[in-house]
Amino acid sequence: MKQVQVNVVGLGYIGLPTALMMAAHGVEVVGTDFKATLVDTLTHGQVTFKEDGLETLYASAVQRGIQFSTAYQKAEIYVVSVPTPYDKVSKKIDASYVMHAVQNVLDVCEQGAVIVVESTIAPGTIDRYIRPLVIERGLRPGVDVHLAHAPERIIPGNMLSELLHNSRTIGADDPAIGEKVRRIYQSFCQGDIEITDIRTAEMTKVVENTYRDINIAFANELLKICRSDGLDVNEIIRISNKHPRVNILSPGPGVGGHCISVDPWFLVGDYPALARLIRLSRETNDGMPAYVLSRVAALMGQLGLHNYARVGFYGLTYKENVDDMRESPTLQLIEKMHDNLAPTPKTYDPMISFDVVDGQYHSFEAFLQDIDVMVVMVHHAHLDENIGLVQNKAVFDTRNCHLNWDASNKLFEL
Ligand code: SAJ
Repeated sequence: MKQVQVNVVGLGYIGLPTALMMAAHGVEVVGTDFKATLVDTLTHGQVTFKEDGLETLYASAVQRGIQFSTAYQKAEIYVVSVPTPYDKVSKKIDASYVMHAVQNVLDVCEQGAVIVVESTIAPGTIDRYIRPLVIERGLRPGVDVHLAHAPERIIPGNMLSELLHNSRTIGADDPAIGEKVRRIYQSFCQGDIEITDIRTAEMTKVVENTYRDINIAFANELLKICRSDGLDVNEIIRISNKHPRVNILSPGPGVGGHCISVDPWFLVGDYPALARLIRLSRETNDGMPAYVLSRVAALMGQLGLHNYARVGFYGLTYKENVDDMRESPTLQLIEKMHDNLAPTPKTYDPMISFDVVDGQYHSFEAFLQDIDVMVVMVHHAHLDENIGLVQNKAVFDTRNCHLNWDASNKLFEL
């Protein structure tokens, strides 16, 4: 098997754009994923999720010769971008996907190969779970095989621009290896590329997402305080953010996605006695779907509705303009309804074309016909484009969409 420059392992929300971006900028890339159906889709000319510009990037990468396979390749550099869930009880990282991928790399790689873990991992994961795999094979980390960590910062909904422009961090044992990895990312990345040690790189990534989670929790707590005293939290945030050093984020129905809602738990799991504000912020954000449900129930009381038959939730994804439903606040809210023995409500999401839950509509018009109350859980661009269809509804806007709703609607805010 001929050696390629880069073998990207894991072609999901991060691995695929990264592999395509490298290939489109002249790096010889083979993308590997264990899902044969996913590899098949990619080999036959289609991308596997919605993201602005992804199809154009895919075409450019294919033109430059990217290959897709279920097999691991012989490569100079391996970029491992596989899921890193956390154990919901211990709050500790489940590193099994990364370990499995690294084992498969070690089965085929040649001496001197560089294994770059791009997946977000709890601080200390490389030392605790990955380095031992290398040693157990009688290989010497830093001699036979090099390890590095290169977390990404791209935000779903703006991935490709951020892949090109965001600065990045590379953690390596040996600065020369850091430089080697930097050169690959510099094929496309126009941002600064910071080289540091592995544990620092692991911690910075988790810290960045934890910082954001705490700030969202602050906005959500501020919402409840203002709501309790008849104050307009959005006006207060708008004016406060005029201060040059204040940047309060937006309250919402909860924090979803595979990153912000997961990474802070790594710190809680590893530093339980110290990560108190971090835990409380996670609990605050995880409590928002239940808070929304309590507000919906109060609204239904106000409107004289005795069941959810005419209540619909707009948005199943975890945030606007993506088709990712991981840790979705709406799905968390539906779970809570089930816990309270309430039936699954009507839902609609323009980004989701397949069935996810009972009561899910695939036509916005049909959805609107069957509801009197619309709870806006996600501010997709679709809503702006179809706002005129929303008439004679009670609209509970949990995202402060700032839309010009038809006067026939009654508007309620989170
Ligand atoms: N959210 C709010 N209020 C806000 C901002 C977000 O309620 O003001 C909610 C969103 O609706 C969503 C969740 O938080 O449910 C997370 O969305 P997000 O846009 O904040 O972040 P992600 O998860 O899409 O991407 C984050 C980004 N991290 C940071 O901004 C520090 C991204 O840069 C990371 O690369 C990504 O996590 C990741 O993969 O780690």
